[in-house]
Amino acid sequence: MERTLIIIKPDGVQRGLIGEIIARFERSGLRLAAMKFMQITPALAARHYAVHEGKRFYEGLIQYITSAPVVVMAWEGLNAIQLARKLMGKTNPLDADAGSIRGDFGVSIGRNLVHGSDGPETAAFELGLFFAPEEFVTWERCTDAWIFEEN
Ligand code: IDP
Ligand code: MG
Repeated sequence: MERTLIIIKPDGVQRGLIGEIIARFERSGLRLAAMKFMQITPALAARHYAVHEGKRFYEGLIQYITSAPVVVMAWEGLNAIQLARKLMGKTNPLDADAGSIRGDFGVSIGRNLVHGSDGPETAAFELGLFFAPEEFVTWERCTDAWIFEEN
């Protein structure tokens, strides 16, 4: 089982797509483990996007992600990280498949609606930035055995 950090970015919130985006993760079979509605401070944004510091889009990215409230979630399940990336689609909505969040709702790479961790180390780091350990809810759904095949 893996956990991944998903953020509905300011454009997703402003455009009224919170429910639509959450529905896609919920429907996928992944299980919600934590969720909060907040506005990201510049300091937190700098830590979250530290790997992009120095890139030409960095300043605009920090401005965008801190500009308005976001929904931050932890989703868990088998291969949750890769599965979430697939639900999101490629970074540039132009390259994102139809049926993905970015492919269905995005137009610009700098307004691509969602963030999702890109690997296990990134996920652990990002989850720790946004959630305290006690904020993760440990629970079982009555459907888990019908969704997660135990090998
Ligand atoms: P990802 O979100 O698919 O993991 P990254 O390459 O990690 O993509 O970039 C982080 C975020 O930075 C993107 O989701 C997007 O919001 C923004 N970004 C990336 N490249 C560009 C660009 O060329 N112009 C504007 N924003 C960009
Ligand atoms: Mg990334």
